[in-house]
Amino acid sequence: AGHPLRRRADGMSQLPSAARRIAHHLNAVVRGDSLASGESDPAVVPSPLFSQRALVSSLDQYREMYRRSIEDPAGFWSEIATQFYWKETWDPEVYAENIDVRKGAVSIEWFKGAKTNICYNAVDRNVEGRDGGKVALYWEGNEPGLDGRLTYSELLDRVCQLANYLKHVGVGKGDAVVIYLPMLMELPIAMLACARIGAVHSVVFAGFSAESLTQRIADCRPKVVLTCNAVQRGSKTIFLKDIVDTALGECAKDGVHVGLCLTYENLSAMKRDDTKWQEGRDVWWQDVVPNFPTKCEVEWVDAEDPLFLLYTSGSTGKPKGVLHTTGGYMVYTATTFKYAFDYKPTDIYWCTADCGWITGHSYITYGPLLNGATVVVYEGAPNYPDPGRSWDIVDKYKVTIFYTAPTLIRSLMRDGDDYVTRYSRKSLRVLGSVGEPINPSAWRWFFNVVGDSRCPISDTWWQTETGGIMITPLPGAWPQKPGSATFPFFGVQPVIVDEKGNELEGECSGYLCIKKSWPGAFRTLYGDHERYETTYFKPFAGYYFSGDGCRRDKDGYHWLTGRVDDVINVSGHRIGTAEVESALVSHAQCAEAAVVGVEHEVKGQGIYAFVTLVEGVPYSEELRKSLILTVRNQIGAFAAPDKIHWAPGLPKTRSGKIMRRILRKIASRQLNELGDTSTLSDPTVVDQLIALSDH
Ligand code: 6R9
Repeated sequence: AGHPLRRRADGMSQLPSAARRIAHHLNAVVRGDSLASGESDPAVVPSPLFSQRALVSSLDQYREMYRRSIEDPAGFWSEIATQFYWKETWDPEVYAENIDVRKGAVSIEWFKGAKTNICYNAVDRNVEGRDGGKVALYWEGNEPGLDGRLTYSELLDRVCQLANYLKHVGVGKGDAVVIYLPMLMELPIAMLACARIGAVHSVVFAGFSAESLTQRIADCRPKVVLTCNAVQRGSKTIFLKDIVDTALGECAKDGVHVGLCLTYENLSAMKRDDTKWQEGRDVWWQDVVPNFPTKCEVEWVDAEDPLFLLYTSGSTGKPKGVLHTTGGYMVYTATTFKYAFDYKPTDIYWCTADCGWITGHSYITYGPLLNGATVVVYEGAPNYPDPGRSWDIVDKYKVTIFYTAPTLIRSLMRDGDDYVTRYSRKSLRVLGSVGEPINPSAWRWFFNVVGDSRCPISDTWWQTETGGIMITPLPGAWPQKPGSATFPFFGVQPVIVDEKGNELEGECSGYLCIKKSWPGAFRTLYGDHERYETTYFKPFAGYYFSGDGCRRDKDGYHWLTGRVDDVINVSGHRIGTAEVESALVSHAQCAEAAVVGVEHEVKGQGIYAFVTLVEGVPYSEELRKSLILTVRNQIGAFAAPDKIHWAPGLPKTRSGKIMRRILRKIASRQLNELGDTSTLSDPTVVDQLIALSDH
């Protein structure tokens, strides 16, 4: 009650159109209420011993550092940046000038004019200046017992061999390389090899379908695609090379020809003889890469040269190519990693994400390696062969920092404490959560059962676009409230605005925006700078708009309440409703579709699809399955609708806009909260939908 985000949509007509569009989705804040309950929980105070040893030991120490980061961002960040190697340095007077998003065109630049290389800083620097014999990567295969490791020196050799091969086949600075690999060590190796030669990697999560891969290849037109023949995930084998074959075939039809598909033979899943092969285009990784020298000159790039592209979902059908550049991203991911997890050189760090998402980019590959950390890379599913696997891995490698997603926590919580408590877990020191709001009960289970009430939890809020962590506790520095991401990271100025874009003060709730810029911010959407400005900087003039709702409590703690746009967050994966709708309507028997998110016990949100069939086509179980299959094929299994709701018609305004607000209420069975339906062109549609609810 009294929740500002629940205000009725009155007075919206004065809003700029982008803000109005967003304001229509106020009701998307599905999980806000359950999160709010966390406030009544007593705050969890860090142990004095932990705080004493922490990089930031108190709220006062944080406040002092934070103040400096806001008052003098150039000074604050350049001091940190000097810990890295720069071939040429930036001009301190000009480098951070272009970070005001308040006026005119948005053009963000950090360390402009400086030259560096992120691969050099993440790998070579650790071999030269530190201990090349330190383990960089532990690799744990899907099957227990299958594992491997690479020291920093060995990692450097592998990266150089691949970099030399890529150069040999003509990949140079600024060229795109698509990487479609599962969690083998070759995935971070491939990212680093691209970075070393100034090529721009675009990693596509290996759970994406051939169509999604096609779309991404066609958009960035790589010279090479890197993949493997197959991978074992849980008890399933996924034939990645077949998916790449289909995608490259589709691209060729559109005139996009990729001349080379470098394929890693993943022997644990499939032998090369069983792999379909296109002579002239396909090359086995193991046949060529190991023959190249283990030394490879670094390509020094400008701080603002692109490092990678990563496609993410927005509120329209077309995925957005988020572009990150080199210098600012490097400094930002390294610094956030260090402080958000209170990193110490003796730590063993494991993040359960996949390098196909931003979390894997920033906090498996770049952030940890830039700190010289030892990183566990896990190929399989965290609950295979049983729900104890994660803790088995923690004990095996003596993991000290464990970073995961609320969906995994909730699912393991359901499997019972026994699977956890039968393992020691005494190495654990810091826990982390990312991807969606963590509900207080999952938070408490993670804290009490997994962490034995000993390990602070870093609930890190950030996005593909932000490059790195934006709002997070610093372990040991202040009391935690279960479900709150707490306070902003250094240099980050979150503001909560109302529908009109007014900054709200004190205890408040509204839209989360960021004032000014930070080094890890994305610089553009690939090939569409206008969409970049319109989507992120126009809705609330003068700010970066995150797309999330947020509440600030009386103590200044931030509580993220979920997306307020047409993006659904399923198990921490961002999925645009428009993407699922367009997949559904591509089915010959589907006339129209509207997709909304509903609360889901394990996944956070589930996908609920209202489907209108072509005139005369009857509903059937078979058709339901075939619609779901269409989505799996077009996007990926993770985007498959949880529910198909047959809809004779959809609730629309007289101008033909689908009223999702009403659909959300029907989907979540909040039938007494349908609100005003009088503006519908045909209000009886709503009764028909309710009548069909249980079909
Ligand atoms: C890193 C990542 C971004 C969206 C973001 C928000 C949600 C992520 C969160 C969180 C509440 C957290 N989100 N972390 N919400 N608390 N700790 O997940 O990037 O895939 O781009 O998703 O995820 O809704 O807007 P990305």
